[in-house]
Amino acid sequence: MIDDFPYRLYLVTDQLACLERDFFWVVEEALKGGVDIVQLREKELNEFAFIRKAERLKIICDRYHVPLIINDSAQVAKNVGVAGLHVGQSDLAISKAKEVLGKDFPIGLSIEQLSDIQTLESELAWYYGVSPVFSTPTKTDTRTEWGLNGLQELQKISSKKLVAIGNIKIQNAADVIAAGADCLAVVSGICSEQQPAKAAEAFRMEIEKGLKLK
Ligand code: TZP
Ligand code: MG
Repeated sequence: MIDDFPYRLYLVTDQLACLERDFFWVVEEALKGGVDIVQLREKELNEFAFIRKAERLKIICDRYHVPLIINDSAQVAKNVGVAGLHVGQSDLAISKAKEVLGKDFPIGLSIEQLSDIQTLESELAWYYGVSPVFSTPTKTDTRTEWGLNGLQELQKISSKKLVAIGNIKIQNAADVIAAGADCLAVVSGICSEQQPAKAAEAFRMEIEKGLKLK
């Protein structure tokens, strides 16, 4: 079981954010640039197509020794044999997902408000996704943003690693790390860039700067 969370740059995929370019090319470029964990997030595909896409993506991630995480679907995670699952507050409960995947299976959880970390379910999480740190056009059905102050407050009381998500760009990356995030999760800041590898490299450099500010 992966019980620690040593990752720093988390690519969360979005087919539309890849702007008509080949999805697998975009992700592989991101891996070349230094993404160290990848989440396949699919909202439109049926289970069969989701599994097919995850299998293809896992072959690529394996070549870079980078774990692949599946968003929402415990069945897809189980079928493909990936490293982890990520669920939101209104998705399958972690305890239910563990009935499918086993009690030690790593499952990340999105946290939208402070009370979300005061539940028994949240104790079972592998890491917390701080969602959204800044509101973002990529996902509009979110609650209020945490902001840097909210992230700082959360970091004081959280017993888990914090993955910040929501409008994280190269320009604010160092500040988000300095405010308490352990890892940055990025969609458009990498997937929609003309050179995803260069964008990922730039994020890695900003993360190093942010770590020095902590
Ligand atoms: N969960 C909270 S915000 C978000 C998700 C999946 C989308 C983040 O996308 P971007 O393009 O990095 O702002
Ligand atoms: Mg979800």
